[in-house]
Amino acid sequence: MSMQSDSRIFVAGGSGMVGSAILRRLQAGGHTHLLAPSSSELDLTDQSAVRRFFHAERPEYVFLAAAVVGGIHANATYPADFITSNLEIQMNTIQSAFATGATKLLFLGSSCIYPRDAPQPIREEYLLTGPLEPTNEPYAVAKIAGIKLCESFNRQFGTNFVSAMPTNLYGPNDNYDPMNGHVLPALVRRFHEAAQAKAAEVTVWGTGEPRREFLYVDDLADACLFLMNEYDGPGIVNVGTGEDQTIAELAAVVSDVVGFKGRIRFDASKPDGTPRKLLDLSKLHALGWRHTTTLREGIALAYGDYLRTGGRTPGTGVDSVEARLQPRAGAEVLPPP
Ligand code: GFB
Repeated sequence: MSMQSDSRIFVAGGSGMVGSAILRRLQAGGHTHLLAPSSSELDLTDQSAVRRFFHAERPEYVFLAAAVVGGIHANATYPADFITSNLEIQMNTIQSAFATGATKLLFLGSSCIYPRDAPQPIREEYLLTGPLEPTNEPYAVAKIAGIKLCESFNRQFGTNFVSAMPTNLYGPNDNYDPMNGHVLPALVRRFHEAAQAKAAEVTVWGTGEPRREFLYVDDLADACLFLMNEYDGPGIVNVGTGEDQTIAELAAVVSDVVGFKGRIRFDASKPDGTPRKLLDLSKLHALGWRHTTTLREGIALAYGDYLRTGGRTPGTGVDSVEARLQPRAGAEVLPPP
């Protein structure tokens, strides 16, 4: 059954990069009953608040796009936040969607759920066939738990909770923080600032050799609506472009788009992370969906967003991650063992 124009639709994470793109796409599609409280209006890590929200609003369709996310450095620095907050958000949202009889839920995972040394391109069935990439293992374990939550509710209670696994994403409302963001927005900022300052050189982390696949977030949003309307499982579905490039090649495109004229230097003392994670898209393509935005077009659009916002995107990034490092009100702070 497809979403109707007046269906009650909850976008969890609606102020983040992915959630805001899903909202834009829903609005463009004529959907009028959209529920997207900000994190200050509804803290998804608060189980009682989430229950109250679901019982009051009774969403029929749920896009679970809320997560604590970050790049390779943030994952290494805040592992406890990445695993705890994501498990809480997923448990609370999925349980409440079940308890209030949601028609369908779409959970968004990540391509980092697959084994570090998975054969390329990565097919959905490679999940849990080998060890994970250590730099983002806590985040990946939380996302794998999200997939298993959905599958378990489906098996035990006959719910319709499906999971999509997007590749690396970028676009409007990205986190341009130079330390904690993902590589693409971090490079947009670094190359822009270097171009402005007419700097001779820009440093890119790692060897430049890892390969990554990037999907423009509005394309992901389109895929999410497609899956919500058309796909009833079984199994997870990869979402990407099916094309990847080295970090060095990515840096060259970003440099060109922002008009940087100097040299690019690689700092091999910084971690490379997983060598490659190119998704196999046979399943998604067979269902009838393909991306439309090329990497160069997408980077130009992302750069336009960066220039418009000055790289300040509320609701995402380091502020929200670091806020979670503080003990919660009323929480007991245990001494170290
Ligand atoms: O985007 P990123 O942080 O995450 O890094 P992952 C991708 C690659 O870009 C790594 C290199 O090889 C980095 O060394 N890189 C070069 C940089 N310069 C920079 C820079 O300035 N900033 C950053 N961040 N990287 C993430 C996971 O892995 O993928 C998350 O940590 C999530 O959990 C996400 O799953 C999709 O692609 O390595």
